[in-house]
Amino acid sequence: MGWEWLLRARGSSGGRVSWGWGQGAIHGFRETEIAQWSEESREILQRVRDEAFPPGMSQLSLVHVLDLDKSGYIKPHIDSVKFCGCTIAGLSLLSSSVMRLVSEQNPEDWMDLLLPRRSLYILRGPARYEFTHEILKDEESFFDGQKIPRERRISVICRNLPILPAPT
Ligand SMILES: O=C(O)CCC(=O)C(=O)O
Repeated sequence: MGWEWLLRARGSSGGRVSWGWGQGAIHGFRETEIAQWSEESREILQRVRDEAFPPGMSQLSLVHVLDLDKSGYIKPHIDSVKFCGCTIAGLSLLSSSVMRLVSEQNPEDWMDLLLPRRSLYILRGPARYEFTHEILKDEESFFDGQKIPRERRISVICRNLPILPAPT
């Protein structure tokens, strides 16, 4: 897969994309949302969508692209239910990283997920709603006792639409 399309797209959105993360949840980043993709990229995104979402599920047409510096990281958060439905599907590009999930109810209940570069993760169910997720900073980036060096990392994230309450 070539990355030229992403590098060209970086910074094309002026403002912050808001997923209800709140102020200061991410550090050392740039981001954009992309609607138009090359045919090659569209095919890849379609494979992600087919894997993550059942047929007929309404999805956000804009794809969120988050470019974290080597020193960048994402603090624990749960995506707002106002902006995002039940599923978050992310491709991790350029660098491997560690995603930590921590239960909101019981912070002793946590797990680390290794996200190798070029892998796809899908958060849904309790992982989406009951656990915060975060991307660890380089200094803390270990999995099974092994250092997972964090380089610059680009994630390409597809989401489905929140289910809106029926009008009264
Ligand atoms: O960069 C990632 O893969 C995680 C992004 C994230 O935390 C989110 O979409 O809520």
